[in-house]
Amino acid sequence: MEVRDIEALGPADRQALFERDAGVEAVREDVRDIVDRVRDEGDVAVRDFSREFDGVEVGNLDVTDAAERAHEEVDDDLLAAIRTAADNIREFHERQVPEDWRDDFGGRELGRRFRPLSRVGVYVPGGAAAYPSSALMGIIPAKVAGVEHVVVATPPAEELNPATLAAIHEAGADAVYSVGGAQAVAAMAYGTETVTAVEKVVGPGNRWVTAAKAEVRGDVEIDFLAGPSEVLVLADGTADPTYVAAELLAQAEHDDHASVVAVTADADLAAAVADELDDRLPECDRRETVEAALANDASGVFLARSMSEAVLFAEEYAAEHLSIQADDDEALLDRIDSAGSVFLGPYTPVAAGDYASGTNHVLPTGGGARRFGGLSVETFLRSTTVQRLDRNALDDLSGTITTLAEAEGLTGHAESVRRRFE
Ligand code: HSO
Ligand code: ZN
Repeated sequence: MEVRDIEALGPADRQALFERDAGVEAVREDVRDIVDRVRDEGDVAVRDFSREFDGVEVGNLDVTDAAERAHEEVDDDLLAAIRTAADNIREFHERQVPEDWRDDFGGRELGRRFRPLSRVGVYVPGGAAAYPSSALMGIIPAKVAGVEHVVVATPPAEELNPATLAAIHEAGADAVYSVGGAQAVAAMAYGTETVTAVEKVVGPGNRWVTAAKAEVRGDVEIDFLAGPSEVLVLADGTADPTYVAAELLAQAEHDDHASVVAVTADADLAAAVADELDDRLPECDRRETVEAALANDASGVFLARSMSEAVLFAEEYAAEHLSIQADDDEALLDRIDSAGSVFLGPYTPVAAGDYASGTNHVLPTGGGARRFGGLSVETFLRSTTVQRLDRNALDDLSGTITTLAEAEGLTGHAESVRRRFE
């Protein structure tokens, strides 16, 4: 793999690197038809699409009991791993639960209260990329937030993935449906005879799922549109090139369109990382996928003229995962505002956060980290403000309110204040 100089990047290179998209536009029209049919025809359309896209004749759409059975039958080591991960994810997310509060602002008692959504739908990928870990990441925060009814959709198969079903049950899902793709998102958004309609649809998926989330947005809430996985490793000369390369190879195995980047100002490290990638590639189980991801326009090993330039590059990239492998990692982190999740130090592989350390792995991709954060307990809460004014406080504020109300031509508003003092 060649090392590229940041200095030599042209506008087209920079655009490919910094304006990554989830690739949903190409399927948007097909997805619109699927969504419309599921909304109009319900279960019949869901079954037709499962036959067409998944090649499965779905018997019972509701597989809640099957998830419970899978949980009982899955082997002990796997169940123990699911439980350890679930415990850590629950513990971290419990720390995020905001407290209701009320304070006195001088006669104005003002506060905020937080309440969970009632019905939420979590999409859990299945099929080629069956991710039990994503079940934990979507369901647990919803349950910690207090969502009463968490429904899950996961693609149908002749035999559903037992690890995914077990994780769905362990995380505490209330209902599980055997439906995938755009039809799953539509079914949860609008409801069918079998599937309960929800208020918000969350979770990662392929571009059909993502395009369907874009389509239903407005009718229901969604978390955000997430694309293929990304990692950017910001490293200095003290980093171990084998660790840096291992991070790139790990996220590269997710998807041909994954974006994996190393940035450093140390020419020796850059060369060592590039060599290590070449050396390791032939051993990768998913060699073709890894190779495709490494060849992406938004992937590569980049050499900066200084660490400042490297930090600016990382900030502009706004990666889903930012790994900092450098002597003074905290000082570098201080200069970064845009990243989905940050991994510090040599013993913090992104895989720790992907599975088990406790943080969420449903994160903004494609530069979304410039605008929002990943899945959290707040994703499943809504807030309400509350107030009570005493007579003096209203008296003090009455001139301000009536002046502004009259400036807006809303004399009824002004009058509602004056009435109180007549
Ligand atoms: N790295 C993925 C999450 C994942 N990794 C699931 C392994 N399994 C999110 O970008
Ligand atoms: Zn991953």
